[in-house]
Amino acid sequence: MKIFLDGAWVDSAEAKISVFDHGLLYGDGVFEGIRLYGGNVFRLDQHLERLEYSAKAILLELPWSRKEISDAVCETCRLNNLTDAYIRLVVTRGVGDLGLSPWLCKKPSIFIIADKIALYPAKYYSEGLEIVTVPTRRVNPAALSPAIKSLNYLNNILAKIEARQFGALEAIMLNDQGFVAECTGDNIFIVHKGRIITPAAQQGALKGITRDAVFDIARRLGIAVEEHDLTRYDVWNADEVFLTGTGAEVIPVVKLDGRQIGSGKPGAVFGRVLEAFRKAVLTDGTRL
Ligand code: PXG
Repeated sequence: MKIFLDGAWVDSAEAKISVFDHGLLYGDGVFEGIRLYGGNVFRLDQHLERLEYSAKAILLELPWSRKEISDAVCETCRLNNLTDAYIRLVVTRGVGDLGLSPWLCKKPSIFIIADKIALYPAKYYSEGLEIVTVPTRRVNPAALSPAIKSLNYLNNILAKIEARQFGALEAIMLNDQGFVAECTGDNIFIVHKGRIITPAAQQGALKGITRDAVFDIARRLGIAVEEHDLTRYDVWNADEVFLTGTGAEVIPVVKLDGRQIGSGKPGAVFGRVLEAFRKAVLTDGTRL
C-alpha cells in the first residue's frame, strides 16, 4: 500500500510520523474521512473546504492549495488501484518542541491513506440499528467547536466506549443543555409528519458532508428538511430516525434506549433517501 506523506508516496512500512509531532503529542491537527465510490471521490471539494475551515479554526495554515491536496488524494487512490475505498486525509501541526506552543512547530505534515472500508453489516440497513443515549455530553462549542474535525476525538471515543458497554454500535450524544447534538461518528435525523429534521450545527454537531448530501437529496425529492433543536422526546415520537456519516452512509435506527421508534422497521422516507444517496455517490464528486 502506498501512502502519501509530505509530498511523496511511500510504502506503508515507511510511512512514519515523528514522536515530536504535535498531532500525536496534543491531538493538534485536523482530518477528513472521505469515500471513493466506483472511481468517484464523493464530494471531495466539500471535504477539502471543510478541512480548510477546520485548519483555519485552529490557526493552522495549510501550505498546499486545494488543487494540490485534491490531486494527491486522487493519485493515492490511483496508485493503489482502488475504485472503492475509505480515504483518511490528516494534517498535523508538525514536529515541535515539547510544550503546547504550536508556533514552535516549523511546518505541518500531511498524509493520505486510502484503504478498504469497514462497513456496518448489511443487516442493519434492512433491519435498522438499536442505539442508546450515552451519559457523556458533546463538548461545549465554547470550549472546542464540534464543527472542527480535529485530531481530538476523545469526547466521541468515550461516548463510543459507553455505547459498546450498553451493547450498541452507535449512541446519541446530548449537548450540555440536554439537546440532541449528534452521534459519536454520525449525524442524526428524525422524520416527523413527512418532514426531515436534524439539529443545527450550533447544537454541537459536525457539519457532515453526508448530512449536507441528504439535505440536497431531500429537497430534490420534494421532502421538507429543517434544522431544529431536538430533545429525546422528539426522537421517541419520531416516525423514523436515521443516521448519516461517511462510514455509515445513511442507516436507519429502530430503537433508542430499548424503546421502539415508529413502526420498529426502517421507514419509507429513509428508503427513498438511501436509494437516491446510493446513486449520488457515483456521480457527485471528483472522478479519478
Ligand atoms: N459527526 C462526527 C462527530 C463525525 O466524526 C460525522 C458526524 C459525519 O460527517 P460526514 O462528513 O462523514 O458525513 C462524523 C464523521 C471513522 C469515521 O473512521 C468517522 C467519521 C467519518 C469517517 C470515518 O469512524 N465521522
